[in-house]
Amino acid sequence: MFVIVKKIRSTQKLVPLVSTLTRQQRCKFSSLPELTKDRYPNVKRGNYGHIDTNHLIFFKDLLGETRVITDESECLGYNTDWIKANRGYSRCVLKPKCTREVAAILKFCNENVLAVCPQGGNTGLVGGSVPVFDEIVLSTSLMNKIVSLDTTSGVLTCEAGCILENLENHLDEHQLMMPLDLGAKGSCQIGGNVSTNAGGLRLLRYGNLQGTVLGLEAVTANGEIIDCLSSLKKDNTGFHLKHLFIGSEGSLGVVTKVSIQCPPKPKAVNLAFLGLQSFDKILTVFKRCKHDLGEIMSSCEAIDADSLAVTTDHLGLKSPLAKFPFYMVIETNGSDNGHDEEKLSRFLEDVMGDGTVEDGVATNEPSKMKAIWELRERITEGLIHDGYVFKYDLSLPLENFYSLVGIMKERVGADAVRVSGYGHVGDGNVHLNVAVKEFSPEVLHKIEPFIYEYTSKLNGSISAEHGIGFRKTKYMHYSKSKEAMDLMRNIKDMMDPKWILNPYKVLPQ
Ligand code: FAD
Ligand code: 2HG
Ligand code: ZN
Repeated sequence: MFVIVKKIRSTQKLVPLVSTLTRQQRCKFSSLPELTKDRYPNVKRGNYGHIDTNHLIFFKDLLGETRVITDESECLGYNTDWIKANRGYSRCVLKPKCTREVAAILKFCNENVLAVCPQGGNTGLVGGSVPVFDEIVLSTSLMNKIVSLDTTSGVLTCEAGCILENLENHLDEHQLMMPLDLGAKGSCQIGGNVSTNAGGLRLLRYGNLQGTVLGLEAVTANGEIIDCLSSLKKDNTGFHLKHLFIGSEGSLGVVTKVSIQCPPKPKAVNLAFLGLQSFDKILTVFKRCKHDLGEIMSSCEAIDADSLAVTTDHLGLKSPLAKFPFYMVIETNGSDNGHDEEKLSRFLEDVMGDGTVEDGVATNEPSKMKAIWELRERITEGLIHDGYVFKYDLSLPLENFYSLVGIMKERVGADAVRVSGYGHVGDGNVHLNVAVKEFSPEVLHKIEPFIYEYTSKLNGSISAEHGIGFRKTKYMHYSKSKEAMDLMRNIKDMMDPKWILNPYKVLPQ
């Protein structure tokens, strides 16, 4: 047991994460959102075919009756996104078990001009994973086999539908770990992670998926299988085609297999949870962390009081600290616990000694670390209890990381139940959330496009990690030049000439 500052209060009983609930349970979690087509009447259905009996006969011949879902209530979970912000009305969910079946589905859909929405764990936060209208849902959830693990190189090869937490558990047996971790790990799938280029809690240490994904296999709109499943660390033969699929949110192909570089599991993990009086102090601590913890720092997260409150007030979690305007979670991963404890201990004594940090706890006891991480990871879930949440996921210069929260509080005023900011301060990625009782176009217009203009003026990114999905397509130009967007459109035209893959998403219509 490692306690530097003060003892953590007794370990609370852990409530199961919503992200580990089943699709049906999640649907019951709160009431259904209105249909996307009604909420966004300006978006018109494309000239795609409508599913008919002949199409269903083809799919049932290919997959069998049970892997073609047409029942309305069964389709509901696949039509509704995790944060209850978007809902389509597809009556066809297909569940292939292998790449060959994905290829046959896409070839058929392309020939018949049927729109397809690829779906992994459906934890995406920008409306990309659910149909806008009646697109066929292609779910990868049955493509969940681990193909191989080379315990010497640390290269894992698996199918796209493997759930992140299952992969983590498998690697754990071999003293390895996944290079990414996020609050949705109990439901999200590696194919979805790769397709969104998900960031997560330890990106500052282990890098992003553009670096750690060594290769992948994907199926393009016409059913062609692109085998780039390299497990080599170095391979400079021609264009790096994997990057067309990493982060393109299912608009250029369906990722079917992934090979990924997994780091060794750290022998020593330590975690500190700190209370601070101002955001400036968070920046001071972060800067000092980089210098003083250096190579062992694995995560640096910031949380404001309103964000933490959703986990304590709505989810019943217990914070080990009294109330502060801001909190930080700092984690270290290393190979020598004595060394890491001493380093962290010295660091905490310094920042507390000079008053930068007011109070804090530190631990390396697994159950206590888990309890602290829950306070951070379950904010997304807690926020849903406020009502409807307008979500923003921005990269901003560090000095402007938190400034939008105050500005937005003023703009939205009493219309908001809560305006809060938290996120990956170590990566310059703030999650700004504006919670209201229910969706309101008036509040939306108070926030957008202002928030994107503000971000653009600071040369920030309107999507740091969640992607463009459905809800941000109109705003991509705030972060990308016309020429860059034209090139994206040309690539889309070339790879998916009929635009059957995830239409209404990523690129403006
Ligand atoms: P889905 O939600 O099913 O799909 C996401 C997008 O990828 C959609 O556009 C979909 O069409 C496409 N897609 C899915 N699978 C495939 C495939 N095999 N081939 C092609 N396209 C595909 N994101 C972060 O970056 N960092 C975080 O820290 C983070 N934390 C989260 C915490 C919570 C509680 C929740 C609910 C979400 C969080 N997310 C985070 C957002 C989300 O992007 C990730 O959860 C995850 O990467 C999505 O994976 P998924 O399998 O659920 O994909
Ligand atoms: C996180 O970092 C996720 O917890 C979700 O990216 C952020 O809910 C959000 O705003
Ligand atoms: Zn995040």
